[in-house]
Amino acid sequence: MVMTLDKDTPDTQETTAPALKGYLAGKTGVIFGVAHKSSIAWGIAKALSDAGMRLAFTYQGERLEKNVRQLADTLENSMVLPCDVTKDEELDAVFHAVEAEFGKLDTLVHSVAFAKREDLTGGFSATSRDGFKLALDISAYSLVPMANAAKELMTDGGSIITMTYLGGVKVIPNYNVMGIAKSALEMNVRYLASELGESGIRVNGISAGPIRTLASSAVGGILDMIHHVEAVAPLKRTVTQTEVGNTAAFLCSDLSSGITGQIIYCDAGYEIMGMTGTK
Ligand code: NAD
Ligand code: 0WE
Repeated sequence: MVMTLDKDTPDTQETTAPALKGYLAGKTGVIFGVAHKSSIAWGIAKALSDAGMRLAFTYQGERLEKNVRQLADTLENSMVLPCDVTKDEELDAVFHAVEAEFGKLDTLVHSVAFAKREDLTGGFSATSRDGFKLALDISAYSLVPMANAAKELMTDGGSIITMTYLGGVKVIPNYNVMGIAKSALEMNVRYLASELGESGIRVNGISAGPIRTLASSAVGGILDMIHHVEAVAPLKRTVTQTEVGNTAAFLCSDLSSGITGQIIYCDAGYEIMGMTGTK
């Protein structure tokens, strides 16, 4: 699975919007959710770094440390820290290290999701209590303590971004418990935006169309879903990691200073379509 991704995912699909070069110079960010060069979080990292932002990365478990360090080493002055988002003490340690190294924080990127494989197939009503708790803890709740810790370091205001999917709003076959988690995540965005606005902190979600990553490639039928999007979406294709990165760069720049609590669709227009089975 990793092989296929490595072969088919070029290192650079296209480049960060030239207009963003240097636009975020002097700013700092922490990014949760890089696992591989195909990760959406890595697409965001490249865009923010090209725009001049200094970045800290977290990785989940030793298995991913080497990958993340190799990627982070390609960027100037980056830092790499371990973090399993289900562990409060690991989350605390990340923000302490970021405070020690960066002083203040401007951006937080949450690009983390997990559900048990058995909960991403078959009948949704068969979801176990444990599977439900795990999916919502990792994929939705984790944004709350992150935002709370980031708030203390965002002394000049800031931008918090999370990744979501249409399956949190509409029923998508097999997305199942992840849909409930994304729905909770999108509501977290609104409550957090409402509370943190007075501190000058904006909170938004990017709802991306299907992209081949480690997580999505582990899902049966992802290529068929991508082909469906290519047939139906107004742009007749799905989106790239780079396009999501550019959207994130916009959301953490002052070009989006009036936008908070929103879910922005970066999906080649798929979300607006109805009657998608008809010619
Ligand atoms: P990915 O596998 O590259 O990223 C998922 C990340 O979640 C990994 O880095 C993994 O280590 C991390 N993670 C899982 N459990 C964790 C834990 N307990 N602690 C810390 N980190 C943990 O896949 P991706 O597709 O880039 O996914 C990133 C985000 O984008 C997810 O929120 C996903 O739901 C969302 N998204 C993906 C797509 C898509 O088609 N790929 C579309 C829309 C939204
Ligand atoms: O959010 C996601 C995927 C999230 C995900 C993927 C996995 C695979 C491996 C969460 N947990 C796991 N657990 C595993 O064990 N996406 C938006 C990509 C995705 O996943 C789907 C999709 C799409 C699109 C699952 C079913 C249907 C469509």
